[in-house]
Amino acid sequence: MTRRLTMAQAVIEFLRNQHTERDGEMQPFFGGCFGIFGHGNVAGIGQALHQWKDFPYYLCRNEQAMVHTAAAFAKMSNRLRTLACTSSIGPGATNMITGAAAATINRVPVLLLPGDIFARRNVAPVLQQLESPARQDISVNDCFKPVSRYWDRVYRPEQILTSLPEAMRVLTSPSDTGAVTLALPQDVQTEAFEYPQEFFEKRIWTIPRPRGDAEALKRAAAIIRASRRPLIIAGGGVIYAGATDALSQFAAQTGIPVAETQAGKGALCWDHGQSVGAMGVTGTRGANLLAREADVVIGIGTRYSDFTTASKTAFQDPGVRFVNINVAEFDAFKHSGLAVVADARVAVQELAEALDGWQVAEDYRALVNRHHTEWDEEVERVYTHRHGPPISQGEVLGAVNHAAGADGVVVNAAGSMPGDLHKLWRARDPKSYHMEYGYSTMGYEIAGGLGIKMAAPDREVYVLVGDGSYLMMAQEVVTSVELGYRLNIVVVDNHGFSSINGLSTACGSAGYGTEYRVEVDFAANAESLGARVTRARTREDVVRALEAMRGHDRTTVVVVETDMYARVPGYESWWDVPIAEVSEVETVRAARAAYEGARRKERYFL
Ligand SMILES: Cc1ncc(C[n+]2csc(CCOP(=O)(O)OP(=O)(O)O)c2C)c(N)n1
Ligand SMILES: [Mg+2]
Repeated sequence: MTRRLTMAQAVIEFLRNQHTERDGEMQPFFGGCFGIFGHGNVAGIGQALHQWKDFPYYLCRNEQAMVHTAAAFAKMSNRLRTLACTSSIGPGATNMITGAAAATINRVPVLLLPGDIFARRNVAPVLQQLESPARQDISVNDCFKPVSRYWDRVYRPEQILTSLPEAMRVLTSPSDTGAVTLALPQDVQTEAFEYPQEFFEKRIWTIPRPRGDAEALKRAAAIIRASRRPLIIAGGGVIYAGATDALSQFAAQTGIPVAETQAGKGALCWDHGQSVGAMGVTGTRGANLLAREADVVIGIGTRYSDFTTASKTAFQDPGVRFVNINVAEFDAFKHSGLAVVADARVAVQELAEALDGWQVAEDYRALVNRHHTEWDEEVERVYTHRHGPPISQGEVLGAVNHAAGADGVVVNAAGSMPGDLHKLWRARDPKSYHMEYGYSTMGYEIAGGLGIKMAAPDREVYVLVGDGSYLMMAQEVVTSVELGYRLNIVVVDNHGFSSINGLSTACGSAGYGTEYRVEVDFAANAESLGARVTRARTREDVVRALEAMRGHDRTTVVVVETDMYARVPGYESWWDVPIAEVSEVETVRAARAAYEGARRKERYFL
């Protein structure tokens, strides 16, 4: 039995039939396809989507944004679902590269289907074709190779019979997932082939929970039993694996404190007794002080970015050892750790059994408790601090945290807010905090908010976006209005790049080139894109606007002016940003001297 379909029709028909299943729950893997049509896809994938209207097609306004939307949808779905993205050839395709890099770095699945130049070549060079005098099998889509976990170009319609199953294997792999790019030449998309009917049958990709090596687990338990100052670092893998309850029990049982990375924030509810909050450069005082002295660091589902390790200065115990539970072998072996290559949930459960009856010493438990309490007080201080107007960013975050209540989700990606949110946001459940901080892409916020809302329509989504990020990519407000996915957007207008201003000042360069000199009417801008808008100046204005948002029937934007210089401080941490070794400028020389001192704390873990 065969079906005669075009390659593009066969692609869509295949995607419609893919499902994932974990712990006995099944769902369609693709929630539909985002896209912008051009000559590179309109008659191929565009025609197929038109024909299969039950596979939803969503029109976005910028191809980069749609990849962020797909990635946010996937992240919110714990990687059990995603969206496909179709683009034309040329600039439509290359617009997706930033999104692809962000997805791959954050380890979330997105399927990208850029159109490509003609396979048959006779009409070359076609519009938007990158010509090479040295070879003919090259196009701008080759730029996706380093940012894709799987990349293929489909020169013949039958090649998808082997390409698509490989794409699905990578997309659904907990350890290998990321952006998958299938470059689809514009002519081949329209070519027909007799596809075997079996290719289109319902397929279920079971997401495994691989168990760790028994010997490795035994050794991990022995190392933890012998430790005096253990610290858990919970990364995104804890949340993706649905291991948050297991971790919560494990921490309570053993008394081991838990610090969270950006992707891992929310692994524990903020008021859990063993929670010491954020880890690293943007971490809490308690987490960073505990890390400094820790003799055993248990990394669970973390890739140990420089923000987590404070550029390898966070762990100063000379004999510190790492036990790494990770589904990806690559991450499990970092810092010469004892690698437990396993699903986070089963590994934590098995470790809990192996450590039955053991817990940290009473004085360590008391120290953790003190850090926990002191941090709550510090958050309260920043939330309720009265400044201005213009008010401080910390107050805005406090108001949004309060407004978000039990079901709200906050999304952010770049600027000064990721650090402040990491420190201050009180996460009430594992999906209430959504930070894209692997790539920290300005412009992710609104596009990502849309993906979150599509994945969890019943939850209120609060998009926190800086004025810089807003100006970079606000156009998906239109898409949210058009699709009826209502977002609560808070534009934090501090007239420039507060984050980079502070960094530049710390590097001795006085904030050069980081302040905007023109007033922008963000409210008028957002209104023109179809949103309801409010302007807020005082804290009371913000609170009122946030309250009103919930009742609105469409995307609402509140613009609040904040003081760029009323910053949340850092707590016992450091980040390696190299400073000029020679300079005419005195402040740079001073910054360099301090830098050289701080850098001496960087370590190798061998
Ligand atoms: C696409 C992109 N370009 C540049 C940067 C570098 N960068 C990080 S934060 C930032 C400024 C962000 O400004 P804004 O959104 O206003 O946030 P604020 O720093 O004021 O909180 C820049 C330029 C980035 N992260 N992403
Ligand atoms: Mg700003």
